[in-house]
Amino acid sequence: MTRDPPLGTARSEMLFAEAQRHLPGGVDSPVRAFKAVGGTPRFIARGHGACVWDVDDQRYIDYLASWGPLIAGHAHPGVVAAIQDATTRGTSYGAPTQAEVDLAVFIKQAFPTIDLLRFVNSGTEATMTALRLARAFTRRDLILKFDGGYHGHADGLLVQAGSGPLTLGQPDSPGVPSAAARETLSVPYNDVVAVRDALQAHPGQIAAVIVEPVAGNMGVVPPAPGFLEHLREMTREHGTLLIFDEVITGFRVAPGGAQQRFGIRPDLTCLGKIVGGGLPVGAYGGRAEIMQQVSPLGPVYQAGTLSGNPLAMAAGLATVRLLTEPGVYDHLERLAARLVDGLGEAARSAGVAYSSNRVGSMFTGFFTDQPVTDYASAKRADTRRYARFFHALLDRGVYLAPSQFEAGFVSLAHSEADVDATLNAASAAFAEVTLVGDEP
Ligand code: KE4
Repeated sequence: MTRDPPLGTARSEMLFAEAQRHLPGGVDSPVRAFKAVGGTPRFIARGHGACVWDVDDQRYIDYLASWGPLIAGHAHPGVVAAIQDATTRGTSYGAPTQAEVDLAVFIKQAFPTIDLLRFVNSGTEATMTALRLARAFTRRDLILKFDGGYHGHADGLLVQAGSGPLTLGQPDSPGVPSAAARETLSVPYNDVVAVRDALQAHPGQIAAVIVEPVAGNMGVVPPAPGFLEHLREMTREHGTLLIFDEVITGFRVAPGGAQQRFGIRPDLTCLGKIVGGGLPVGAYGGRAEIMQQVSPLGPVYQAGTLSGNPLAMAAGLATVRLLTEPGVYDHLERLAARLVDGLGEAARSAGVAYSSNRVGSMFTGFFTDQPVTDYASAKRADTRRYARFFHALLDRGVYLAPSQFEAGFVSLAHSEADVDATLNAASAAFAEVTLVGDEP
């Protein structure tokens, strides 16, 4: 059976009880509440490199990476120094700064499809605004997304959404006006025929297709060969904009994101997570003729008190600059492959039905013996068994995402020793999940 964590969870339990008196579910974002895996969410006291420590001083090798931003690991000295230095000059001005220009220049060099971009404070703001822009530019109202795709919590995007809504079984949220939901079409990921049929069924009406070029919010699901190319071709044919939501994949799967890795030129790109280095940043950008519609240049309004915040810009710039070191992506690829291949081997040795997907340093292991290629196949995974595996690893000092429908991440701070320790823990954890009848 699952071992009790050696240091217990008393302080996390106490804090969780207190937090639930003040915050809905005791958290500021639903997936953190461990609803999908049961048990007490660990309250984290500190992070350093590849590890975090909870308030009971239990150490974990961390593959959550704050849901993606921490590609350089926790409290990277260069990132901390950049934030500290910026802080000595103040925290926010509500006026333009050089840091925004510096980070914008860096992003444009990495993403040649971006002529102009705007910083915002979250991925949600980035995608929400990209859709508003696409509707204004095309003078059309409909949006096409993919089942299991998650693009943040803006009204029109909480339709068949992945990540938290999928984890909690609420892919369509109450409170979203039916008018907003009606403007959003959703079809299966990797289904080119369904996309073609939707475009043909609504000629001249679909403003944009928004896609995670590598899905991360139903668990990791790579684009099928040719899927992204067909999306590009069909959207161009129909005068529909192609929006790559690279909030996870930007700077993760390649220096220039999925669009570089797969050689596709989207019309608009949304970024987040890594570009903020752990501070709140989102960004949207793309072709000049589209971005020139954004206020104050054009009529499409979007604004934000803390957009381009100097501390967040400093953290983002310090992080993305680290990614220019030679061999960084080869290192991430090698380490992630060692981990994911080792997990597959450990599952096979334990006789556990397990199928993993990986693109670069983002990965998910699904408890199913079938390949996972879309939302429907992801949902066939055994989430109870995932929950047991999650806790069996957590109790052995390894922290995965507290949901089967999320991505795990390897960072520059992870070492081969961390991976080998993880694989040792996983062998014991897989053995545990094969026990019949043990409840999460
Ligand atoms: P934020 O608003 O959470 O910064 O970004 C929304 C978003 C947009 N696009 C993609 C592809 C995303 O993955 C996200 C947010 N990701 C989730 C986890 N998969 C954030 C974690 C959470 O909701 O707490």
